[in-house]
Amino acid sequence: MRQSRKLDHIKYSLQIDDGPIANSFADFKLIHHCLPDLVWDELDLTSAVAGIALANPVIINAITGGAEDVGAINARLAEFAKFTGCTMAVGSQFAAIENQSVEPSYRIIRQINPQGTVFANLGAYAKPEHAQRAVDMIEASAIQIHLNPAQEMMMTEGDRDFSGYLRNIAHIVKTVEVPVIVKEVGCGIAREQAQSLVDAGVRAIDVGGTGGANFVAIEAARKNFRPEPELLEWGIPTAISSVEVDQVLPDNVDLIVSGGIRTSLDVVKALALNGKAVGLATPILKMIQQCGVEQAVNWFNGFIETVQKYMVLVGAKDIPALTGVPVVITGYSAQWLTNRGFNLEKYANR
Ligand code: FMN
Repeated sequence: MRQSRKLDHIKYSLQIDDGPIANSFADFKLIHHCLPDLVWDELDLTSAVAGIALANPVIINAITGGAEDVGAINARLAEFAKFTGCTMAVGSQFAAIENQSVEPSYRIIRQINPQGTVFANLGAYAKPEHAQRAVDMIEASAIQIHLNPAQEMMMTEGDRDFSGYLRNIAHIVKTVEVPVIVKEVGCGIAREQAQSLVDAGVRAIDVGGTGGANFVAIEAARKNFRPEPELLEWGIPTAISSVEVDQVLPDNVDLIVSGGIRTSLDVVKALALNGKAVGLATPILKMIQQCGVEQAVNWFNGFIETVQKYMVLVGAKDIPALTGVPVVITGYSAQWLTNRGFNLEKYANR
């Protein structure tokens, strides 16, 4: 059951459009800097999340593992990570906690990329000892704990008891030997829950907002079921969620922006909104599956070069400098954030 679900997720994520609003960053505008006091060769894209150094700010977000066929995909993703320097998160390791025989589909990433930075991944119901096992399985530098209530609600076989997750996350934080990152998988995180997660001791929050992979739509397609349109649009757009979450983060908890990051400009805007890193899942999965690793790496090199071009155009030589550039928030996003009491002038006039 779990194995066929993993294969379905890959199949449908390659077919289904991003949603519900394809570009959550459209309302967020960066200002042109006509006097960039910069030298191209001195631009610096290194970053750090939860004290872990990143060669560049792109994380290949959790996708798969847990079946023989998907081990081949993890092998390709690991090759991509090795050639690009991206950090790689594996998909949920619960399959391997339940059944040791599928561990090789995760461990393969270490065989291919022994020096790479990798993140483990489990759901918020995981027992703390399982979290440590998941970390040890792939020698991970951190563990992502995913939250996906909308996806579960769409699955006939999905969880229906979501009680005690926050307490369990706090328990995992205290037990596991690496930093804990909490991520949504496509419905975003609001400031109130971000505050609870900070209080629970997590070291980074990945907003995983709407605008990219739409798991309500993916689960509906698996079951050949048509949910009402409003359900397909449920969630907090990624860019809005980034502001919501950033407002409550203390200095020792980092923001990661994911969910529909598609263009180099999205990356630059996400970093300008104080993101220390961005997560991409579907675009990298599509590239490696449809074009192969070599072309995917070429695509990524161009993608990063364009990030650097935008850095010049906003006058930022590195990621800390990017977090200081003005961001003008307009339209629907401005209305949302103003109604929620956020001070948008702080972003526009810094
Ligand atoms: N997120 C998890 O935290 N654990 C998973 O096991 C997981 N499996 C996924 C499988 C597929 C096929 C895809 C496309 C995504 C999966 N995700 C999982 C969610 C992604 O990590 C990411 O949060 C989401 O796809 C949004 O990013 P994107 O718009 O760049 O795809």
